Amino acid sequence: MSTPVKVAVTGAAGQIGYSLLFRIASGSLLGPDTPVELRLLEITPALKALEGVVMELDDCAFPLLSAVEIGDDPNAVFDGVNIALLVGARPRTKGMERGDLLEANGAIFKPQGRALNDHAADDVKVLITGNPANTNALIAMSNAPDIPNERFNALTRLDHNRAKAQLAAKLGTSVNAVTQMTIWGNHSATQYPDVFNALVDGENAADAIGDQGWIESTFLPVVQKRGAAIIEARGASSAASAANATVDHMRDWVLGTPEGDWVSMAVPSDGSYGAPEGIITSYPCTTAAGSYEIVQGLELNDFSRAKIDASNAELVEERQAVTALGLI
Ligand code: NAX
Repeated sequence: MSTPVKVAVTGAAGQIGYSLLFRIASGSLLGPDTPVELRLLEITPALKALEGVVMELDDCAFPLLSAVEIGDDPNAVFDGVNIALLVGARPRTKGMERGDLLEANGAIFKPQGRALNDHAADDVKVLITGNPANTNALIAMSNAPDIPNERFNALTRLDHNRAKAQLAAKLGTSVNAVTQMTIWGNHSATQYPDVFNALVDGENAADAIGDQGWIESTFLPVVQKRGAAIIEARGASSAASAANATVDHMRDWVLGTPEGDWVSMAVPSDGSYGAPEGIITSYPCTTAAGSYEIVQGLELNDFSRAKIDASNAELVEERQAVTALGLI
């Protein structure tokens, strides 16, 4: 067996953590031959609950789980980590303005970015799941000047998986038949799931649907508002599917995407497709040997262009807000 990979998870005692940790420890993240050491960060009042989760991890006797460390100090927990999954965040509570939300999350992601900068392994890859994910990633990235920007991603894979599932259901086929799906923009209600560049059994997905009305009035809002529909039905926000998407994103980033397909990843914009540089926005990406590339040369019709521009404009506004707050 190789040396264990150190995987940090923040918000480890939360609902996503409760699904995520067991997936990582069982080998879903890095495969059946790679042992992992879990390094779990929580706020002090949640450490006791986290101890209970660690007892359950022990009770699984996972062959690949070499060690588990827990703590409330990011400087200690992030020491030597190769992978950081930043899940813990401050949710919006009643009466909270957007500025308050960004400020509260800045208080989390600014010190975590610094701690990663100072203590993580040289090869660290950082994925932000905690909302507002794109802008939290921007805050962490901006406070980690020694880590290359492209090592900071935000999660839009759950939206990507949701879009594939909706499309497959509409066309009465399997999710395996759906390829080249893209989520563009922000992980928010402005995100744009693009069927015009997706394929179903090799055929253009928009052509296969043949109904622009369904795309505009059903598909887009269902994918964009799926999180709210789950809260409505379950009485709690998506957790297992969010953990699954977090695993999918990081696994593909480390191990590569299949030939002929791509995935959606929110990555620092290099200006591709007219996105303002520097924001962390979702693109179609391929990965190989631990690096990603933004897929180039896709055609965007006027409908898609307007939606993508609107979502990126929202990210620019969020960036302005966190700049004004001194968070980046
Ligand atoms: P929970 O509230 O169940 O868990 C969050 C955990 O984070 C709590 O245990 C809390 O104590 C911990 N935490 C708070 N501040 C922390 C800090 N400074 N350091 C370490 N831990 C800290 O939320 P959960 O349902 O697990 O969701 C976590 C985050 O994922 C939320 O921000 C949520 O909005 C976001 N989501 C993102 C999704 C995406 O696709 N990007 C989808 C699912 C989810 O909504």
